[in-house]
Amino acid sequence: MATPVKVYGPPVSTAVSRVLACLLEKEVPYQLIPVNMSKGEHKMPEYLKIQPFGQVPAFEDEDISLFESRSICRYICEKYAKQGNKDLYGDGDNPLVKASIDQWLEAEGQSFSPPSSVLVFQLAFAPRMKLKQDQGAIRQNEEKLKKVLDVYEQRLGESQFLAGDKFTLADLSHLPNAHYLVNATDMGELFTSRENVGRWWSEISSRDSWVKVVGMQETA
Ligand SMILES: N[C@@H](CCC(=O)N[C@@H](CS)C(=O)NCC(=O)O)C(=O)O
Repeated sequence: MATPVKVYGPPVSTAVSRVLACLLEKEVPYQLIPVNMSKGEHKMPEYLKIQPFGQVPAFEDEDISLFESRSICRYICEKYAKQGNKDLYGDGDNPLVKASIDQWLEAEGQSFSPPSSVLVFQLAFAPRMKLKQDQGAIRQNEEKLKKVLDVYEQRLGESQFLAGDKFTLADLSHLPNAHYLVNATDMGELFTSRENVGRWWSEISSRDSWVKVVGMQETA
C-alpha cells in the first residue's frame, strides 16, 4: 500500500482545511501531523525547512515537500488524477476545461480570498483571541467582498458551478473562508441573499468531503 501523504497543521486553519477537502475528494490516504501554533511550532527551524514562511499547511508526499494550499491541491489532483473525483481538475483532454478551473481558482485566490480572509480574521478569530476588531477594515472588506459576490452571482446564473457544470477545485477552494463567514460571523447574508450564490453555497458546502472537514474542525 502507498505511504500516506502528510499534512502539517490544524484543520481549523482555512488553508489546511482546503488541502484536507481536496484529499478527501481525491480519496488520497493522509496523515495529519499536529503543529502547535500557540507554542510557535510553525516558526521552528525544523518546520521552516518544509514551510519557509512559517505558515500552515506544509505537505509531504514521499520525498517531496510543498507549501501553499492551492498549489498543494493542484499537485494532488495531477498526481492522483485517476482516483476519487476525476472532474476536480479537468480530465486532461481539454485544456479549456483546466484553464477555466484555473481562472476561477485564481479569482478565489486574488479577488475572493483577500477581503474574506480579513473578515474571517476580524469577525471570527479576533474575538476568540481577545483581540480588538478593526471596524474600518471590516467595513472596507465587506464592500470589496460584495462586489466580488455580485460577479459570482452573475456567473452562477449561467452555470451550476464556477467553472461549468461540475464541482471543481475552483469551488472547493472557496469552502474554508465561506464556511466561517456563513457559520461564524454575521456576514452569511452576503451569500444567502444572492439567489445563485446561495444555491451554489448550499450545494458545495453539503458535499461529503467538506462535511467531514467541518467535523474535524469541530472535534479539534
Ligand atoms: N497562502 C497560504 C496561506 C497560509 C496561511 O496564511 N496560513 C495561516 C493559517 S490559515 C498561518 O499559518 N498563519 C500563521 C502565521 O502566518 O504565522 C496558503 O494558502 O497555504
